[in-house]
Amino acid sequence: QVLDVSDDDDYNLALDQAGEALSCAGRVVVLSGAGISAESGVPTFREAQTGLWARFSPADLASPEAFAKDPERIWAWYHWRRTLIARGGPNAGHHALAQLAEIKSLQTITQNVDGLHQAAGSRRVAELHGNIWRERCSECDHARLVPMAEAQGDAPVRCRDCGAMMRPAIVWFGEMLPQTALVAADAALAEADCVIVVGTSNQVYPAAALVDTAVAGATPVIEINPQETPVSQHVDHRLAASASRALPDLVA
Ligand code: BV8
Ligand code: ZN
Repeated sequence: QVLDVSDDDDYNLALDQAGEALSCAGRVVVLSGAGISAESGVPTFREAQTGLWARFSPADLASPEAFAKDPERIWAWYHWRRTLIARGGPNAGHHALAQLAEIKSLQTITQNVDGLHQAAGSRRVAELHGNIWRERCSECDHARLVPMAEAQGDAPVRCRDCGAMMRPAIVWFGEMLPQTALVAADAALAEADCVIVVGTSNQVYPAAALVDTAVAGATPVIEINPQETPVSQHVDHRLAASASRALPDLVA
């Protein structure tokens, strides 16, 4: 459910102030989560009713143990999500950020695996939790893009090099995040003049720790989320609106 707060005085005041913070900044960091893709028809994780975890348990689907137990089921779940992502494509929020990158130095740090920031034209994107359009071998180093023909099917694929099961190149619970993405995130945050946190419930670590650190520091933080999160009371500017509304408003 998306709030439309365009007529709300609080929203307009916060938008003015956030816009000022952004216009002063040269180096901007965006930390994004599932909410930015919600309006592309990609379900979020933790929201009641519509969130993926309302219907499935994370341990049942997004863990190495679950994959070892029932790879067919996990593959089918990721195939289904790829279908939704391909159908939806980037929305006005993703496009606004790509536009912002043309006038600012912008680093996007995302927990999303959908690739929609890049599909909208954003180029500097650090993917903390991997990418659903890639797969890798569960045993050796072999990795590849998921071929479009297979992106729709359900059959798990075996590694061309060693015969072990291929798996989505995604970070599951209990797994390490890619070091390159974490290093890029830390470096960009250390230099940022303004941080935009959009569409994340700020509950999954270590990604949420990046937000906590930004909020504790002196750099202005703008949060875009129709719902409150654990950091909402502590950010400098809070835009209680959907990403497809607030990001174009902010960048305009
Ligand atoms: C690890 C990928 C080290 C699969 C996902 C500290 C304390 C407690 C626990 C831990 C801790 N540190 C680590 C842990 C354990 C765990 C963790 O954080 N657990 C939490 C839940 C308590 N973390 C890990 O296991 C991480 N690894 O720590 O490794 C290690 C390793 C070995 C041994 C020792 C240490 C790995 C975490 C990766 C998990 N992977 N899934 C997949 O995608 O299939 S998690 C999943 O959550 C997604 O990937 C997603 O990216 C991520 C974050 O969720 P959000 O993006 O925030 O989405 P959510 O649904 O929660 O919220 C959506 C928000 O959008 C809402 O706020 C909503 O209001 C808003 N919204 C809705 N509509 C809109 C909107 N906003 C704007 N516009 C809209 N229209
Ligand atoms: Zn292999």
